Amino acid sequence: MTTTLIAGGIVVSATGRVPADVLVDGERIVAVLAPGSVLLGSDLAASVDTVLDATGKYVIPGGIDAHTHMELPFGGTAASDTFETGTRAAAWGGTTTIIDFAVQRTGERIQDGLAEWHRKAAGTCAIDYGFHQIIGGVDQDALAAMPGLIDEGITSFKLFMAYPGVFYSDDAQILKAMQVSRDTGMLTMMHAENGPVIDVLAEQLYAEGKTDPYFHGIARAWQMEEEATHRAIMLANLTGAPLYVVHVSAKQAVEQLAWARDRGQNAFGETCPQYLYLSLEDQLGASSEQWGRFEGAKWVCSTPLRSRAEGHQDSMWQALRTNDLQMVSTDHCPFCMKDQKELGRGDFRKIPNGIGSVEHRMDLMYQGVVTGELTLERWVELTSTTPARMFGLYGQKGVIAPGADADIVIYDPNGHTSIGVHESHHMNMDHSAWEGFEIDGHVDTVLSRGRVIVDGGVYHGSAGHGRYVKRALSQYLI
Ligand code: DUC
Ligand code: ZN
Ligand code: ZN
Ligand code: ZN
Repeated sequence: MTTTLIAGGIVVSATGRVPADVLVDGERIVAVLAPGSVLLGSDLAASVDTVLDATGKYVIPGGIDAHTHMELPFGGTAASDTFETGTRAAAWGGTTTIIDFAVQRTGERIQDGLAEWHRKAAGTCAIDYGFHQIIGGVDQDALAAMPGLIDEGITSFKLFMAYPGVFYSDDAQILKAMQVSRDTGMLTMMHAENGPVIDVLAEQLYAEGKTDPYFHGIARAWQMEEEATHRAIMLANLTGAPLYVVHVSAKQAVEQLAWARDRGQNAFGETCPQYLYLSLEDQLGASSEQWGRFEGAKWVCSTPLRSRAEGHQDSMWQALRTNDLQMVSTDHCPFCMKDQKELGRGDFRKIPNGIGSVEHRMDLMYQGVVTGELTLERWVELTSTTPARMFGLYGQKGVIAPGADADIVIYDPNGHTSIGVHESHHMNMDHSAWEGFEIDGHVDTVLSRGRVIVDGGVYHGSAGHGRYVKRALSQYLI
């Protein structure tokens, strides 16, 4: 087994920063030591195979992206990153674990949907991965099968209040699934948008000739995110289910979560980099030589980008500081413009929904530290520590401590990253949603279970190194 010493860096955790050396033996962290102590102690020093110099750099637990959709079937196509390409891109960006969503389609057995996701991921991932379960058809069979997922290491499931006819659950179905959540401790994850109303609005806009990508965001009005978030909160309150609302983008939805939490309810929420940095106005102004106004399709995702004039982005940053939102995930769901987003040219309703960001989350959130939106510690908490605790990985992941997996990132605050150039990213996409973004920091070295998989701009990872991780119940259950 290889022994690696990460020497001279500042170890940053959710609770503080301290100069320390980190000793890794095989796949695990074995010690966090006073700077220089290993090199002075001769026995230990003799056993170290590799020293990684982290002088002037941050040493942080590897990123955990708890919301990705590799190969998700959507709108007659499928997300363009496979588990192989998507996890490699994640590794480049300092993310060492993803939690992807296995899909049960309506009419399909949960076990069959899950088995398909295991087949897609097995032997192809560069980093460790876990699954949540999308329940696309809440019926008696599904309700009976859900508790069995816990033994499979799947302790959270996602329901959709949006997308009637595809993943959608009505209130009666949500109620029954939440009763399972209450009884088992599984976390209910909710896509909180009122899909039936949104679909009518979208149809009316289309009928009026409003077909550009921008109208996707008009149809998906914030009122229908606020309403669905409130409904989810009340159903969770009624049943006693723990609730986690995914991809929150409307400031009014955050207010609902804050209100529920102030009343003592176990309700949580995540936002995504796109809701912090991008806006509906950006989408309205988007245009290119190749695509004209259809350029805005690159930012079609759900929930949609929100108006900057209405203050949603500022509200998301604020909520991350005040803990009204607890985490940042990507909702990584990439589609190429050519042959994929293009399916919705002339009809925004047919644009596959999703943005690719799995490679950029750690950098984009670090930029929030640079601009004074977040502390260094909060950056680590939002991107690694809380995801680990929320989704039952903490101890093994999300922390630099003896016994934890050696998933470690050496981050250079004096480095620089130009993330916008799509030729230089590693996601399987023909464009970037982040064209032109510049980051005042850089992912230098990435270790996954003790193995250096990225170092100084060179990739040393391999497909199949990443293992399936079984998750325990959320540590946020009261
Ligand atoms: N939102 C997206 O943007 N893509 C996939 C599914 C979703 O809910
Ligand atoms: Zn969703
Ligand atoms: Zn999603
Ligand atoms: Zn560097």
